Amino acid sequence: MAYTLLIGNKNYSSWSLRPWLMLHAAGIPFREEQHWFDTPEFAAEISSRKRSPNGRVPVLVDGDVKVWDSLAIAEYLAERHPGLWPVDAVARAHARSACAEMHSSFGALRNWMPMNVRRSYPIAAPREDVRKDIERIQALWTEARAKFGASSSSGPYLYGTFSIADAYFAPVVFRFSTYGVKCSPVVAAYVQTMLAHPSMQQWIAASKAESAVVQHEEPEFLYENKTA
Ligand SMILES: N[C@@H](CCC(=O)N[C@@H](CS)C(=O)NCC(=O)O)C(=O)O
Repeated sequence: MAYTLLIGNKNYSSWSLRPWLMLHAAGIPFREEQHWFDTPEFAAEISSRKRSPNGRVPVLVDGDVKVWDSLAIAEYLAERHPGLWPVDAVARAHARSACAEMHSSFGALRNWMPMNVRRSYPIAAPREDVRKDIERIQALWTEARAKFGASSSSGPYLYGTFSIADAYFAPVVFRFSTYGVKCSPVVAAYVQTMLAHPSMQQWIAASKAESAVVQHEEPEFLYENKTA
């Protein structure tokens, strides 16, 4: 039986993008069920916990099994579909650490540069805390490429071939692109590689086709109304 993935608006939902990309890039069949943020339907189906144990998206439904939270979904899929994590144990430990760090950190980047796929909103001088998050992520990607990606002949992604780690950082790739973040040559090349991925292209096209606008997620609202 194919999986069902419950997701939010493609333009805004960074956590939805991650498992969607894991499934889509690997060619694993799944049905996508979209729930629109800030609607009575989302409140009734998702926030109420009727369809989602934690009242959020993404949720992976596999028959009677519900897996919530993107990291748990990644591990559930990896157990069933070999090759989603890097094959080499050392590379895999690094990739898992990177994903766990992404999952638990970078609050400033998430807060001040929310994913908004269809927008272009260059920020010339990011706040200090955002700059630190950006620096850390660039260092992490550079290390992954140098140690595990570039040294193998397997491909242009963080650990060579496309893995869960690339899906996990895909929302940051969009942020670096849409907010015009200054990148080192290695990071810029990785961003271009990711943006050209057919699954990323499909997500971009779908985001642009969405008409729903969530005002409080838009950069103008954020930068004109939010205080530190
Ligand atoms: N830690 C969770 C985060 C899930 C999350 O925050 N999802 C957001 C959308 S990107 C959501 O459902 N927001 C709606 C709400 O909180 O009401 C994961 O990794 O899946």
